[in-house]
Amino acid sequence: MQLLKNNLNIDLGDIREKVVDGYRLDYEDGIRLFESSDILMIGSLANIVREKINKNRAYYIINRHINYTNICKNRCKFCAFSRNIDEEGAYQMSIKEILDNASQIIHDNSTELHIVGGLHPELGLDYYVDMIGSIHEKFPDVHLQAFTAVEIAHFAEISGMSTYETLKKLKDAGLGSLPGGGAEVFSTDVRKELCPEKLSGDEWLNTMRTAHNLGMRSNATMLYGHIEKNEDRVNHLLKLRELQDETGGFMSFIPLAFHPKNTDLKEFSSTAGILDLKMLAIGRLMLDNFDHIKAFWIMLGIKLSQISLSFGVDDIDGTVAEEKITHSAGAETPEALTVDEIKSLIEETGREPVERNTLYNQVN
Ligand code: V47
Ligand code: SF4
Repeated sequence: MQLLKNNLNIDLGDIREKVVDGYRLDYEDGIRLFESSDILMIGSLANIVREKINKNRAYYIINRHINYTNICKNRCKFCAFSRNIDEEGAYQMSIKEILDNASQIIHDNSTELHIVGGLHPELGLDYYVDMIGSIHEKFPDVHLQAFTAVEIAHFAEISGMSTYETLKKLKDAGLGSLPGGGAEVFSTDVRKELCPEKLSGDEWLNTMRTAHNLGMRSNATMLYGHIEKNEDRVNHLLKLRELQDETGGFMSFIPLAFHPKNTDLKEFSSTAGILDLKMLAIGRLMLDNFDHIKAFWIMLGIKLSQISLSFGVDDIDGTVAEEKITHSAGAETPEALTVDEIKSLIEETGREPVERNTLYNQVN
């Protein structure tokens, strides 16, 4: 009841007018939206923008995730997936194992492989170039969305090459685009506390800038529901919007709900549904230059992902087979959905399911 008394009183009338008239929201608007509990108002505003950009379409993709190693020298406090090299449960897939795993896309009709892993302290750049080159050679029609900006910066460091040269080498081998991971929250204080070894927010943005300038698109994420404050959330969104104004290279924004189980932050609770919906809807409202807002159903849960299609979201990712990062941290969602399950999940909301490829072109 406290929640209702405090926050439904925030008048969002002027923000509503800005949204309806197509004006850009500013920092103060973002803060007020996060402080408000009027989730129906926030959702309906996000829905206006969602339908203006994406009409009634709800996108999905047939894809497969490959997490090639969980060995990582960073050991972020929020990560339950990573291991030290000599720790029980540590693994690293050989190129052959990756190719065998990738071969399953033939049965699935997948159009995308989503490949991310930890920062292995001993592997050299050749392993990653070989990985991309071998998969691309065997499956030239499959889009390879691989390596977060964190991994790219690590490859540049171990090879002594610039970020540009590293990305160019991977692009020449067949890399299609970059996933949005590793952004976490750009705030220096939050990073110092949760992932001190990780590249800075500015370095993440610079890596994306370089990829976009090379003609590679990417996604953007934000990990929320831990120690970040509303100010950190809004600043994060504004930095993404600023870079998007400059390059236009981002395809979608994906808020990632923190899963605390098996992490160093076990005392935290899972995110509340209201925060999940607000992150998606406010993301839609602040990021007026992003075409797509994605609910990653693996992290969000199937039911909330379905509801999110009325709260700004136009994409619920895909079949996803074999995701490990969130499941290591206690996600209770299945590891994959069938195409029929995804389509009926969308149809039940009255939206039109559209199969897309990575670059959001319609398939079939
Ligand atoms: O960078 C790590 C996050 C990211 C946890 O681009 C956690 O389409 C929640 O980036 N709870 C990797 N999140 C995954 C990722 C991603 C996922 C889906 C789609 C796309 C895309 C990208 O996962 C990491 C980190 O931010 N993460 N641990 C955790 N316990
Ligand atoms: Fe390593 Fe990424 Fe996990 Fe951080 S989130 S420990 S960089 S795998």
